[in-house]
Amino acid sequence: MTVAVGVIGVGMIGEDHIRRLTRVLSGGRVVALSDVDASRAEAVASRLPGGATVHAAGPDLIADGQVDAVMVTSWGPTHAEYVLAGLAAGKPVFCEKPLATTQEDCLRIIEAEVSGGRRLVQVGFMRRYDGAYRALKAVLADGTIGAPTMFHSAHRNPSVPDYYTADSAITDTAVHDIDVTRWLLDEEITAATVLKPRRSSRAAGDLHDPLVLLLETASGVLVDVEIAVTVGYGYDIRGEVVGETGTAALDDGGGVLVRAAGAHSGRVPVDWRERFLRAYDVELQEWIDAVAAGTCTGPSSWDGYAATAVADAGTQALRTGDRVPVSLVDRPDLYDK
Ligand code: NAD
Ligand code: ISE
Repeated sequence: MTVAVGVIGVGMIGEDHIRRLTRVLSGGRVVALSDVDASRAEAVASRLPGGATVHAAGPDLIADGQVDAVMVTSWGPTHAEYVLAGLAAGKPVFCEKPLATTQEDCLRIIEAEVSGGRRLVQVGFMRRYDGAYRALKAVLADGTIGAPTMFHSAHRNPSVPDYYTADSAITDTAVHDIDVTRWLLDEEITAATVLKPRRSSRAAGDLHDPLVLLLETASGVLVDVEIAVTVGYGYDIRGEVVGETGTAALDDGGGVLVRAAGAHSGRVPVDWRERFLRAYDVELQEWIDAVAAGTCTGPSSWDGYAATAVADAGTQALRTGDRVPVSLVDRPDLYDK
């Protein structure tokens, strides 16, 4: 079966996912597009081999009988409406992070999915598909470093767009570290605190850059997330888990380290597309394969909800300077592992 995919939002990541569905992966085909910027959708459709139907609005695309599965890659605040419409239509949905920008909307999605009786939503937390993060998780699982006590995570972006706000550092950027913490350690996050180092002269507007987000987990692991989004030099993702008997760290992205002329050098990825290129491929191939098999795997609506709840605690901590506890509703059985 070839899965016919409809894509809502054909901006930066939408186009990149369309490229991989069209040219890199197998078993999927993009048949329909929609974007509030209709000219953008038309332009992307015209570049697709065989074209694609352009719909004026997302709900029309979801209702289109030729669309088997929906990919939501529009702006975060618009995700909930489209995910809910996809669920109402009984169609599988791949939704880029965040699942929704409020906990209330995440819970509406969970309620709709649970009442349908089966998982249909996969959230775009692509770090779970990255080779280095998967190797790190395997080391934790085999007990090589003993029980984890701390996780140091660093998330550095060269720059951010103008619409990026002070809260975006948590809701848009650190949300990946939040998800990967829950996944690596296999437990929920229970509290968040934000510390503010001296503000970089490169930070504009009300952005406080860099930040340190401190997370506490249910078992007491302490996680420090460095969020720095104006570093200029490249896209740099670090991670090290400290265990009772050893440590395990991500390597530097699998590139080549050159030693010559009295110096050593390697490549720093330019952005998330380069650093997580292969992870996005694996993520979407697993989504297409699951849709074709009539199943749903990967980060769930529950994971999307938990990440938004922790991000909410983080933004409150950023504003108040307080340590903010995270409280989650009871997890429905549908999301048992
Ligand atoms: P973008 O601004 O480049 O693209 C978003 C597109 O959505 C634009 O073309 C815009 O016109 C369209 N759009 C906005 N509102 C719409 C609506 N109501 N209906 C239909 N289309 C609409 O943004 P982007 O960087 O591609 O980000 C899109 C989403 O992907 C965001 O949620 C972002 O957080 C997420 N993202 C995830 C990653 C990752 O690493 N997983 C990386 C980048 C972006
Ligand atoms: C972007 O939306 C992403 O999701 C990237 O992975 C992240 O590094 C970046 O900070 C976000 O703006």
